[in-house]
Amino acid sequence: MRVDLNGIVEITSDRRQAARTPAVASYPSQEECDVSGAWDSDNQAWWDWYVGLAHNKPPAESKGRNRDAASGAASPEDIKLEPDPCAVAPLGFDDLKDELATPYPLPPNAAEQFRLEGYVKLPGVLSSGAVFAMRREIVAVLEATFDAMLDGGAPARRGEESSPEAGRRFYSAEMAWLENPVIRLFVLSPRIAKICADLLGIESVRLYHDNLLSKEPGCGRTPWHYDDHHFPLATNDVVTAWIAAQAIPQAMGPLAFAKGIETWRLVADIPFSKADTSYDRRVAERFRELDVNVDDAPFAVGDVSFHHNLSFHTAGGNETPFSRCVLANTYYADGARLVDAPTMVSGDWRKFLPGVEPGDVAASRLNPVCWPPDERWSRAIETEQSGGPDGG
Ligand SMILES: O=C(O)CCC(=O)C(=O)O
Ligand SMILES: [Fe+2]
Repeated sequence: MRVDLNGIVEITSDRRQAARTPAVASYPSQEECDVSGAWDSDNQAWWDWYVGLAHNKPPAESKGRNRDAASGAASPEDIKLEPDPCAVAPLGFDDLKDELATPYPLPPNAAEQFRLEGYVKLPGVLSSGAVFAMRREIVAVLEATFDAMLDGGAPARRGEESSPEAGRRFYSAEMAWLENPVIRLFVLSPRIAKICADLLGIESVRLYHDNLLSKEPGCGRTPWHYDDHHFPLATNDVVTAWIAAQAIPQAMGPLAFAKGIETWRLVADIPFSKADTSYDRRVAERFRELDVNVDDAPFAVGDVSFHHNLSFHTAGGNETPFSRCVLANTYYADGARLVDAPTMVSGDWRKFLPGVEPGDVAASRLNPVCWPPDERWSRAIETEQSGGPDGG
């Protein structure tokens, strides 16, 4: 996709001046801004670090019980999931593979909105039976990976002392498609991957990675960022399909997008700090000053958002008693290369691109072409019992 420079927001010099006046006290030091080293831990440690860079208001100021008691509205903790994942029959394997292979009729203005705004949210991409089949697998994988219980089942990892932080994590598991045949259908899905290729306006996309995410009850905000900062891919033809695994009301922290493919330019001068919340605070402040329009609408079951790697996004904290489960699959243009110098902000990227070195074409055996579907899809739908990506 070509980035269109025409849509850029004009800012007057007065407004720019006002926006630059820092309410955030001090600028990070050179050392705090240095992200040139490799990330030397796993990707869950990366997420634990990353959500720690989000600025969260003290509980009294946040949208918690106090506000709701005052307004008479239901407290977030009393929110029920509608529909209840347990009340909807999950689709079986054969129905899933049919649904996930069938092209989705892209609304006429979707590609245009994606090109101008940097994201688009599409309704009814999945049936509720498919969404809840996916959620069941996400919960099972994350519970097994972290020896935890989701949806407030147990506050701490089993065997650990309960602490005030317990249950407030942002769990993440990538590459589950290699092990889990149902997740594999959702990750290699021609339906999802074709939407991504069509939105980017390209012929063919590869998988960068899948990501099973659960923002646990009590977990705070996701810091403002764009994914170009994260993925070590030397292209802007990159899109993430963020698939809600249940309805995501406001209080659960839906993914929220700053409108405008060029909006990243408004914050390009803000120094990223790896050590504190100053980057998130400054970006939020700048967007407020410049009246940047933010879409933080809730997600209904079946909604999938697609965001470009230049789209600035964030998410609120999860104030509900349920886990905010999501499958986030990232795809990029076939033929793209790795950047020459990946940084620690790319986490343990070698896990997603084994054998690929900086500057190489990013096309390892773990980066299947998902649109048009190749033999991996044929193998994925053969049997529910099938093994890893190489068949078996
Ligand atoms: O789920 C979230 O809160 C953040 C996810 C995200 O940033 C992404 O998928 O690009
Ligand atoms: Fe992101």
